[in-house]
Amino acid sequence: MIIKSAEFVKSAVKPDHYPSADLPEIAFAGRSNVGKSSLINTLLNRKRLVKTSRTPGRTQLINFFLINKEFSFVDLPGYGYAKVPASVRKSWGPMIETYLSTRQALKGVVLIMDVRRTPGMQEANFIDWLHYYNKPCVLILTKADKLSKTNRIKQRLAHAKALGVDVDDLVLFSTKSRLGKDAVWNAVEQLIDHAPKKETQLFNNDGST
Ligand SMILES: Nc1nc2c(ncn2[C@@H]2O[C@H](COP(=O)(O)OP(=O)(O)OP(=O)(O)O)[C@@H](O)[C@H]2O)c(=O)[nH]1
Ligand SMILES: [Mg+2]
Repeated sequence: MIIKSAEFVKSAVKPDHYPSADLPEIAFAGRSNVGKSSLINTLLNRKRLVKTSRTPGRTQLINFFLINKEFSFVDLPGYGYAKVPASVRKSWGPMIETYLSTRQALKGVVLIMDVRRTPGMQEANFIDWLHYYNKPCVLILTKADKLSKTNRIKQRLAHAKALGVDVDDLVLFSTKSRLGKDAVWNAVEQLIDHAPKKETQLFNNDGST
């Protein structure tokens, strides 16, 4: 994917505040601090378009970005982080669920997980929930740079087992080494159904860049 433009559009809490929905949209979801915002920056070749932080809970609103004036990326707040005040945490669930279940433009969800942390019921439930709403899902294991190659393979298998999915459905990713960047784009383009065929063929889907 050649990025000609990438711009922040707006932040929203509820449907009234969402931007117009005439372009296809891809949302990025996952636990707090897992690396959602960083992954978006890496995909877009930007360092700071999307705000990232070492402190979990950085992204607190639904943030819309317009890419190439052709489709949108949506950075969601993370779920499941205890240090965020209970009142805030309580409002996030409905905020994210409302977005995911009602947004017509939403073509698919990129679910980002930390490769080191074997997923539990929360992730499995989230995937089931997306199926229920007919939203296709791409599964990413990020922070792959934090593990040796052997442990990465082990953890990928553990994730596949825990989630009941095929190992090939899990894309290893790292913002540090850019491992998996092309594979994520390939999957995202398929969701958007936007890629001219010629460009798709240029990708090698083995995690290399
Ligand atoms: N080593 C390594 N660090 C990463 C990677 N991706 C993200 N990080 C770091 O993880 C921390 C959290 O990254 P964010 O992108 O802000 O995470 P987030 O999921 O958007 O977090 P919230 O908005 O709080 O939910 C930052 O310190 C990033 O630099 C990665 O692939 N490798
Ligand atoms: Mg974030």
